[in-house]
Amino acid sequence: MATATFARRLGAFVKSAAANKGSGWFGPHMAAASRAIVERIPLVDFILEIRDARIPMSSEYEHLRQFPSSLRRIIVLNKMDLADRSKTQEWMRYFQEHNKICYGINSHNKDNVKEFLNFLQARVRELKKIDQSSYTTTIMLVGIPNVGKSALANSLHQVGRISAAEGKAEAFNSESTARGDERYQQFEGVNPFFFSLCVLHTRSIEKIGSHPNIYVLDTPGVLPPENLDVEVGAKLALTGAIEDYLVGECELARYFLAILNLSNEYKHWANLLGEEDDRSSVDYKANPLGSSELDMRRRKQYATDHTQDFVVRDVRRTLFEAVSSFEGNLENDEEVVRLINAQFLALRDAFRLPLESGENLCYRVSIKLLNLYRTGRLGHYTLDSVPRNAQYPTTI
Ligand SMILES: Nc1nc2c(ncn2[C@@H]2O[C@H](COP(=O)(O)OP(=O)(O)O)[C@@H](O)[C@H]2O)c(=O)[nH]1
Ligand SMILES: [Mg+2]
Repeated sequence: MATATFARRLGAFVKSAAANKGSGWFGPHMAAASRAIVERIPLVDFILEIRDARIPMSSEYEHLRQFPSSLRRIIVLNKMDLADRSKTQEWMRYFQEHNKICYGINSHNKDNVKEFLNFLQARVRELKKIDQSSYTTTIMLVGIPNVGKSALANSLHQVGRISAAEGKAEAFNSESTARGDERYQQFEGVNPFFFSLCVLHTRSIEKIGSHPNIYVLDTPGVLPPENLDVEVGAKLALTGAIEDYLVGECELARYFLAILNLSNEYKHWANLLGEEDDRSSVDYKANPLGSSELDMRRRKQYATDHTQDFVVRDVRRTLFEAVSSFEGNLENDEEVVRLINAQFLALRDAFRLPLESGENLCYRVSIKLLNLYRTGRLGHYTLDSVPRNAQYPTTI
């Protein structure tokens, strides 16, 4: 299938970036953070393993495999707003059937985060019934890069702050580990040994609850480059766990278009075809200034509707038109390449880019397309499928 071919191609770029010592993504900082996190895992009360809901399996935090599964470990499927809702439900059932505690969340949604905090507090109370001695609870967020650990830690801190007075001074960021530091006094009940370890290599520790006291510790993302499967590598790159420049924006955008062309998402945009196409009345391609003039006219026309996003609408319509009128075979790699090349050219107009071709055009279209995909404006895609009738890997 064409998507797999694009995935393997992109995955090969990921592999070569991984093998590139020195300029790959796994530098000395990540190696040090990785060791520091592993040392702390046995010391905290709860581990939140943050994964990307678009790739619930591929975004696994590999280092947790060496620790036995436990009720103190929670898989958080973050960025749920970007994933296919029904697939997220399937994944949640899958993890639950395999005795994993799993929670889906959008870290940017306050209500979601509040509910999650309630859920965490309930689990902390359960823990306290068993372990009366632990007056203070520590929770560490771990995960590969870019899954939203910091976004979630900040949101939890914001919704969990108990009073303005307490809220102000809770964030504690590295520099000082001195026990005498007055800021340390606020971390009442936190094991001093754990605390001093925390501030050495990990990011920050923040209070998110009182009675009982709950502290969350954010950590840097870790993605070991060894043994990375090519298709997993491609999904990690598309969802942003690996920096774009390491693999190439054009390759990423091509992979995304291959996915979109075989999905059902673009079919939701069929209604856009019936809408008036302003481009037919004003030929802005012939006039480089025409596009901004056109935008002005459109804005006037829709002045009362602030939600109109013309570029997004044109991009959707362009993609819909290209796929739905394509007469080639979407299972055939060469024909899909032809379709994608045609889509790139058509997207140049939809993005109102100047007339140019080649590498530069590819790069500019790709940057814009990836941005729309990653902010959820081109549909909801879950790239990992739930294994059917397969044993759950015992290591996860
Ligand atoms: N749409 C969406 N974006 C998110 C969510 N959580 C985080 N992000 C975005 O994902 C990117 C990476 O988040 P960050 O917290 O820095 O990830 P970290 O590397 O795991 O700490 C940022 O652009 C966030 O705004 C979410 O739930 N939904
Ligand atoms: Mg972070």
